[in-house]
Amino acid sequence: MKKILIIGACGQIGTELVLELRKRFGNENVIAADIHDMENSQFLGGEYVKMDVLNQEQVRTYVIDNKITEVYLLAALLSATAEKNPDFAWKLNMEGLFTILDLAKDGYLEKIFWPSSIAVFGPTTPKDLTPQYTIMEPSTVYGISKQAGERWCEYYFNKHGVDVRSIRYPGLISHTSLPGGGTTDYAVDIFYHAKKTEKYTCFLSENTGLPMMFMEDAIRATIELMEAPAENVKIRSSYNLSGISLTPKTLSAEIKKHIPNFEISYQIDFRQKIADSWPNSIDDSVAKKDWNWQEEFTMQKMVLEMLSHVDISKI
Ligand code: AKB
Repeated sequence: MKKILIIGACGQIGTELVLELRKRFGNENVIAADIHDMENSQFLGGEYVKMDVLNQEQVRTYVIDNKITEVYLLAALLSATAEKNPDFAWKLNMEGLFTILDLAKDGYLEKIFWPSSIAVFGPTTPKDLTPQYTIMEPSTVYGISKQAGERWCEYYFNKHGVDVRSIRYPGLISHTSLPGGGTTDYAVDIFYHAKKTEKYTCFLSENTGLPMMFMEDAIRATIELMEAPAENVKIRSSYNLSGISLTPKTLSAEIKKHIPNFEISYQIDFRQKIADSWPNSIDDSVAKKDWNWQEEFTMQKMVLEMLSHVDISKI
């Protein structure tokens, strides 16, 4: 029987992942954990643990005592926040990973999910349809931590047989929980402001192309990868995943089709440099071949979903 622990459950991915995993595997088998007190009443159906991933003793004891079989380790600082606090970002993004990898190496976990990101790519990476295997010279603290993490995941798989699985998430667009501290966050913020005031000031320039994905696709990809037979998971660093490539200009044009008075303006900040170092679009043919990945959401479908679901009282 599976017993799943999601660390970083209150974040943008965690909130939706907990709910979907509970639907599939039962409330009693999916435990949400985060450093915060439980703020999310949606988690009331199952167990919630206040947990600091940097408290190695607490994490180890919890996993061992509760016979956890799988961990989804989502606690991390994202790109923009990490640039402001590089020492802490490195500590948080790396130490938590080692705690979980070591638990699996010591035989206490059967499977691990750890998220990587398009941030592993850098200014020297080919920008369009970035291949699975390519030049990777990330220029952000977050990107460096994700690239190092990928190398360690592959090392633990090769050296210790740890069943670790990972996706290089593009920017994730969702309406359940707000993102925090990323460079791709504009693609979520824009919907709240479009609905509330019909105006949005974007921190990236109009033609900045970035790969994005609607959360429903990202959650399905995560669970499909975790449920794939081990022999199909040939990449143990992290899989490229594509989705929707868009720019502030193309996204705002699509929003305007539904909110004709919507206006976007631009006030570029430090996040532009981060975005400029990342790909415009991703080639995910290896994920398609290895575990039959297929995305469902186009930009048009995603915009419709976002506009009908964002709750403007959240901002
Ligand atoms: C960020 O913008 O930092 C994240 C990411 C692409 O990993 N959304």
